[in-house]
Amino acid sequence: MDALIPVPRTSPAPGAVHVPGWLTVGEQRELVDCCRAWATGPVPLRHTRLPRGGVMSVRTVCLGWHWQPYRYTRTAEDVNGSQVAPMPGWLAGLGRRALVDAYEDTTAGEGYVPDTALINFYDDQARMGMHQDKDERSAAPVVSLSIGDSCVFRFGNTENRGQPYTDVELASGDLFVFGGSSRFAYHGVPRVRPGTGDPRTGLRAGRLNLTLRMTGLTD
Ligand SMILES: O=C(O)CCC(=O)C(=O)O
Repeated sequence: MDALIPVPRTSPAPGAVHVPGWLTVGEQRELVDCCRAWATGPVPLRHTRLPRGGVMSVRTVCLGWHWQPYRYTRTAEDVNGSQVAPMPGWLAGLGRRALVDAYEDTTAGEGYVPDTALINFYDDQARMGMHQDKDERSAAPVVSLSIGDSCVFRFGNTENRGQPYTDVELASGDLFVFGGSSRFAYHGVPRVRPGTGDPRTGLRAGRLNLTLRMTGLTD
């Protein structure tokens, strides 16, 4: 029954907007199909290795630019040395539409040309610790799309990993945008809720998250 009650949009902080149910099931299904293809390569989905020897529990594949802690490169030297798949123009367009809708401003997408997407896959156990997205040389907003199982998305402050923060429930199809004074806010995913996804998306288990970003980098 819950799915029938529309969840209102919220803004946990200035520049940060949560738009529930932004993607249709059909759009989610198309993105799932694309993510399946991107996961196979040229650089495959992998657990990112951290400099101190740890391994991230999420598995990630990148488009446009390859992210590894804490930089972007065109080739994935930490995986297989291949150049990552290009960032499709239609996905950048989806990012512009996301900004227009999130900020309810027809001009909000102007000049927004995301040139990388980080695609994270969470199984039931995967988490993401509190961090800032700060390896970009651009303060353009981050557009985040969620598909599959719901999660707790912890959206914090720009100073540290602790309080104050807001726990936002991100469900399949939800959009979350953070820009402006929230662009460099700490955020993370302390919990995924197994079994809450909609199989019509084509994802039977787990959670997909796509973040679209402008790196501000040139070749
Ligand atoms: O999975 C999410 O919702 C957040 C992903 C994230 O924080 C990141 O990719 O930096």
